Amino acid sequence: MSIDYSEKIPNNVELSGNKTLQRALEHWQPGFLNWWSEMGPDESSNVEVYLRTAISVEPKGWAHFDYVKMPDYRWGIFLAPQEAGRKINFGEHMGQPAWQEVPGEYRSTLRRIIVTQGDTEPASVEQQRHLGLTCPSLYDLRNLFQVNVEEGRHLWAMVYLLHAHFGRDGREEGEALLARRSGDADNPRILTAFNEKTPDWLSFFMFTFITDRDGKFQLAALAESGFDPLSRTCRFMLTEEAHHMFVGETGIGRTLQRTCEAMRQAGVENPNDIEKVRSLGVIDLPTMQKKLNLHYSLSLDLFGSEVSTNAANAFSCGIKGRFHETKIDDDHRLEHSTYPVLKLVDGRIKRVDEPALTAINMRLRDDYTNDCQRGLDRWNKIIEKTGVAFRLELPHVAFHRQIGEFRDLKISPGGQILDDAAWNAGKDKWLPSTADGDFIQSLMKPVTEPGQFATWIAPPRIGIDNKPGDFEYVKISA
Ligand code: BYC
Ligand code: FE
Ligand code: FE
Repeated sequence: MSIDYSEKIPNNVELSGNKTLQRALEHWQPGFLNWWSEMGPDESSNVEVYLRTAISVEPKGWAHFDYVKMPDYRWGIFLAPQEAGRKINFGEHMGQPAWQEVPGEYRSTLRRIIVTQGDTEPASVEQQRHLGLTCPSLYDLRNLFQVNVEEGRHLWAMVYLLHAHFGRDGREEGEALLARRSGDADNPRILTAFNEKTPDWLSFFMFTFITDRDGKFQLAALAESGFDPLSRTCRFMLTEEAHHMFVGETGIGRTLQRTCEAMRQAGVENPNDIEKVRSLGVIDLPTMQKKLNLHYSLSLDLFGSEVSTNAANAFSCGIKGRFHETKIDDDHRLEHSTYPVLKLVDGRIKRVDEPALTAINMRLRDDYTNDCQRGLDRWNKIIEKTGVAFRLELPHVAFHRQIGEFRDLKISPGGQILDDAAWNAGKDKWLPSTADGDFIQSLMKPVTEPGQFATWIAPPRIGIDNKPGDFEYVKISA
């Protein structure tokens, strides 16, 4: 099933067979392109980028690589193939055929979730828009742009659902998705983490490792949905998401590698000798830990409250499942089971059994934390191999939270409840300080010669699409 690129909006949903829908989306398209030219990557309109584009949704061979001018990228609508006889696999409607249309009684719940998902996609593009100006290499610049165009496509994926299934309300939401702005005081993006800044490449790599991973888990939960079009959309988005997390994991991995190698070469033994490490033109490991603390805590907020009736409802009505729902060995209704949740009890953080239904967010977050930890283990191996004595650790889940059970407390990365004085005394050791930010900025100088890399990051082990090390991933003079 190959995708026809002669159409105005490439798609595999037979858009040409539904003229009303096609017209509505073609009407939305110029607004999207305006948004891209206004809020998309800075100074990217004339460069040619070696990008992948989806040409089918087959697991093997869906991607085609070629040079594309960014504004000419073909954002399209691609759903994973429909599974014949697919059923609703959890909640009250378990065993019934999956819905092809929105059930009237769940319309607003579904719309809210689709809008929230859709809102994060353009938000991340807005957050990352200045980074191209300080790219550490053409390879990294290409990866940034790849992530950006695909997040743009993810917005298309959600707007398609809104237009196809929610009538006039859906079209209005489609407009609102182009109107909100990350960090805007009056019309911000919906979720907290998507209004934060992504000021430098270290944040970009942490974001794609940590926050795109929230995307992986949320999309996986929505891929279980009884609303089949949502499930199919999310399944294809997940295949793209893997690359985003790869960019983050290898980006941080290469940064760690470079720092540790520079320390070894210069004979610096102590990772906490920050001045000495920084004088080598690399990012010290404690600062990497602080960035990790920041992005991890911001991303935990994206799972909502630990105990949530919204989440319980979305599960019971069959809209949002658990991670790998069908592989879980239980009744998939959860009316009588419990799940342990960390809560504040008599001034202490304790594990409390809650009804499993209301603890759905917590469970997804736990699955997410385990996945993050596996990534950290791989990073720690890189450090270990160089012989530098340092380990990255995930902070306690109660650290630096703005949403949920611990939002009004001050808690250390180790999980200790603190008074204001202790928090203020420790804050700059745990989260990036202004001085840390300034130091990182001082390293953010663009490197745009093919095959060259900034001082603070090691080259990748393999190229994109098996290209050689000096491949010109982005043609800037084009
Ligand atoms: N910020 O019952 P609660 C991605 C609101 S990332 C602001 O605690 P619920 C990507 C909530 O809306 C994946 N507000 O939580 C990554 C509700 O408000 P209303 C994004 C928040 O509803 C990188 C109230 O608090 N996808 O794709 O169970 C680059 C009580 O809510 C926040 C999704 O998130 C917050 N952090 O769960 C690009 C999936 N948290 O309605 C892309 C869709 C909660 O009472 N979204 N609130 O006014 C959802 O499933 C749910 O909305 C959430 C929240 C999991 C986010
Ligand atoms: Fe996305
Ligand atoms: Fe992503």
